[in-house]
Amino acid sequence: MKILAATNNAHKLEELKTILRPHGVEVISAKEAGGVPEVVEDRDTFEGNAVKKALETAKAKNMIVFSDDSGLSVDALDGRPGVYSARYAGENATDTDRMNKLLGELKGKTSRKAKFVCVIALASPDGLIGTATGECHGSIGFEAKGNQGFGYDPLFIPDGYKETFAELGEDIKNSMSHRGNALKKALADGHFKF
Ligand code: ITT
Repeated sequence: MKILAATNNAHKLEELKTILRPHGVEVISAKEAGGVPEVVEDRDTFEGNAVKKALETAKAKNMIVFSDDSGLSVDALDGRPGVYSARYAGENATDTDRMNKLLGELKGKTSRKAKFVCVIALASPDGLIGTATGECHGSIGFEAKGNQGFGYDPLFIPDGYKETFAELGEDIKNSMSHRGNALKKALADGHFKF
């Protein structure tokens, strides 16, 4: 079965492909599908953005589409950057800019607890098939460590470990990550059977 992933994030795409391949789901990239229209992520929830992206792309491409909206929610920052994780340090910022901003905002705070959240949505040109949410709890380190993964991974230490996701590598990350957990739920709920 082939589905189109409505994401411009190459790292996310690789994780999605790796997790779904053993379940017989082949993920097609936006590039392989000849590009996808830009969808404005203007909703104030992960679910709102994921559903909007999946529905609009499925209609435009006439395919089954899968989207992922995710981010980091930090306790000491009242849940920020949350749904604004991608734009946390401005429109053209890099992963390093975002991590530096986060380290700056956490200076002097006692709690470094945080969670990653991921909402995936699946849609056909006829409408929404389903959604699933996954979380991964952990804490924010004091400096960026490791060179695997992407985004905030060099700062995120999942509960039960001393290393960051960027140090632990893809197998461990995928087995417990927000994205891995959301996909497990979606598979269990039969969203990938159509
Ligand atoms: P698409 O919207 O095109 O899918 P994006 O990178 O803009 O790609 P999001 O809107 O979901 O993705 O942005 C989420 C932000 O959180 C962004 O800065 C990511 O780097 C970061 N993020 C999401 N998942 C992550 C993960 O598994 N590890 C580290 N950072 C992650």
